[in-house]
Amino acid sequence: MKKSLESWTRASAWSIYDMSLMDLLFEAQSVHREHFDSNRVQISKLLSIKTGGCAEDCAYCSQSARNGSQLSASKLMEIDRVLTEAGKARDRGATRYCMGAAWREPKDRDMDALIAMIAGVKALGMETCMTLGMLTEEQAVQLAEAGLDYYNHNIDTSERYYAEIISTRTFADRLNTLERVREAGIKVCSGGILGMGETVEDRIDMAVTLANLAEPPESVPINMLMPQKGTPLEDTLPLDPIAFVRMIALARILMPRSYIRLSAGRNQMSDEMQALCIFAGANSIFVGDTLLTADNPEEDADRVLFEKIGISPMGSNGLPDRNEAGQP
Ligand code: SAM
Ligand code: DTB
Ligand code: SF4
Repeated sequence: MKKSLESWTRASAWSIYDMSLMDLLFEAQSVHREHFDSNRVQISKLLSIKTGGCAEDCAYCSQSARNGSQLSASKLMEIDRVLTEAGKARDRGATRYCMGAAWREPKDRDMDALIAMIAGVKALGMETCMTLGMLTEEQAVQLAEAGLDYYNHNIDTSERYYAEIISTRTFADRLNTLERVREAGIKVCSGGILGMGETVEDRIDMAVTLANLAEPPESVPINMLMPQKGTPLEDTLPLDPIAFVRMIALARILMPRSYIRLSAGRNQMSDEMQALCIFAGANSIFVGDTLLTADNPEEDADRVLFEKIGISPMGSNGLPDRNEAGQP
């Protein structure tokens, strides 16, 4: 079952996904404990630094200009305002600040402001993450030189299902940007969305693609679709919670050293489901009542949940805390 030097295949991943839930959870939690303190969760905070009016046609997204959502488009946020928001997030315990822009790709004229945001957030003592769409090699290097820690760029689904969801770019475009980010020396954050009408095979293929990258992403956000009004996926039925938990466990087993982030959709999840996801190996969340445009649990609700299940936030700088056995 453990990964040797060869790559994961759909069949080997499927045999894990398909175990009895108890065996799958036990295996995922065992793998998790080998690499992380299983009672700690990393806390990230998101900010939309440029909202709406996006040229891409992602079927799930409220920010696409091609979808019928009522969201009004904004300009790139002022640097000072970003830093004020980042300071508030740090004071509430966030150790990573993720800045997202509704762009197909950044324009070269925006780079100076983005670089200033990275420097400012780092100066506040937090890790930085950005998600800005596709990058050229030069832009990736510029962001790396500014000190960007992570770049988020999701593959979102399987290669096969990709064209059903997005027509304005390809799966290969996504992989190319991920390679540029890696080459530039920025840590990779890449995951996807579950519950967009894809098959179980599509989900497994997505996890296999991520795990088989030359180096797996350091951070893997798993989003549950939040159906957005005016988008082609607005009437999509909710995903079976157990199928979602199984995918968290699979991601943990295929990518033992990565942070698996329980991302969008927590507002629609019960405490029990979130606890199961954490047991299955999820060890990062977004806090704060808004993601980019959509709702997220209130901080009080998260505090109560953490207390109820005995989870504490990970220490600063996102470095894996040492557990009692002294293991990172
Ligand atoms: N424009 C950039 C891009 O697409 O890479 C960055 C922002 S984009 C909103 C970041 C990710 O958020 C998407 O790749 C997708 O996985 C996730 N996302 C967007 N809308 C979502 C929704 N309604 N439900 C769940 N996840 C969503
Ligand atoms: C990711 O995988 N999830 C975050 C982050 N990366 C940028 C975004 C979730 C967005 C949810 C929909 C919204 O807020 O509009
Ligand atoms: Fe634009 Fe990103 Fe939304 Fe796609 S997911 S429409 S690229 S903001």
